[in-house]
Amino acid sequence: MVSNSGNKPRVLSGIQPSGNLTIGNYLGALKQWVEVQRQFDCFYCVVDLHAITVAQNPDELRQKTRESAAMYIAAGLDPEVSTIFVQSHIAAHSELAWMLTCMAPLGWLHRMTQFKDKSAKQSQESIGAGLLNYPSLMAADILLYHADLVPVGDDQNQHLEFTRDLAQRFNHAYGETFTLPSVMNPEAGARIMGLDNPTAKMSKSEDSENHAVFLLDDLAAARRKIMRAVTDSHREIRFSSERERAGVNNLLTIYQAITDESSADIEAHFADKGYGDLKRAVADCVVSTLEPLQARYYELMNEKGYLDSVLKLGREKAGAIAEATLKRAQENMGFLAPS
Ligand code: AQP
Repeated sequence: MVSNSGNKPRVLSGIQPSGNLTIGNYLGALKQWVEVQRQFDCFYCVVDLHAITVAQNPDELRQKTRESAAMYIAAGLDPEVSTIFVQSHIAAHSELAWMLTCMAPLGWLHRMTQFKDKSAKQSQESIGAGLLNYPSLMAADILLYHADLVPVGDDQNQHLEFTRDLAQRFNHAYGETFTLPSVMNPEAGARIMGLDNPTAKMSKSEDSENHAVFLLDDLAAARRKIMRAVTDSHREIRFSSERERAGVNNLLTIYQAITDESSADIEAHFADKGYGDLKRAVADCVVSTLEPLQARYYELMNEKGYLDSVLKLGREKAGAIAEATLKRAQENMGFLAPS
């Protein structure tokens, strides 16, 4: 079995700089990245190559890439503990992605829910091939680092399964090359739903006004969006998987993901309260999460040169590992080594 050569299991994850990060990105991914950073050998990248699977404005993409990296640190990642880097700074991601694309059956790719959802929003003729091949690039990201664990929201679980299947296919065809990764979802907050439509996942690229709380939202605006969240005509405040109770369930989930309290304690706390009280409590804990995070973020963005030095260090450290894995995969696949 191939594995990373260190003592600690390795972690790899990333977020696309395809817009402003939401509390969904924070609760589903970033928060657990921070929680596990001292326990594991962690690599976190800004996945800009993934962002271009839908059209991006070049200046905005550059800007959002910097902002995302700053947000990782503002959320609590310590660059001296976690390796933070930009995906496109390491060419091995694109190179391995091509090799894996050639091994990925179209049938598997067409079954991916994210592809079906995102391609349904475009006309058939204009859907980019990158959107279909997204999971092969994600597999390359993970396999390059021999990652054991991948902390993500549950919308990415299918891509993780795909990564495992593709790694097995490669190992079977060309000999043991890649480590099979496991998914790591947070106990609460693995799928935060839209505040305006609690049956759809909260997404950073969804542009309806009250859909998402962004990490950089003005605090009053964040509070307002939560106070306007869709609920229902019932009165009881409890966790529920019923579709018509999805709004209240989502508010309770946000509350739980932030406070880490048990479901029973939360339901007892709200037993004699109304939806207005629930919304106020959720707004309070969201705002107290955002406030220090925003302060740190603006500090970092104003600290000239700091972010670049973090990303340079990350590139060097991650690049060395990625290059070694790529070389081994190329050798195993039969590429002639340059003399
Ligand atoms: N609503 C969510 N609830 C919990 N986790 C979420 N994540 C995203 N939305 C939620 C997690 O955030 C990480 C980064 O996601 P991504 O940016 O790489 O892609 P995504 O899953 O497609 O996220 P978005 O916000 O919906 O982006 P766009 O709108 O650009 O497609 C992943 O771990 C994801 O699970």
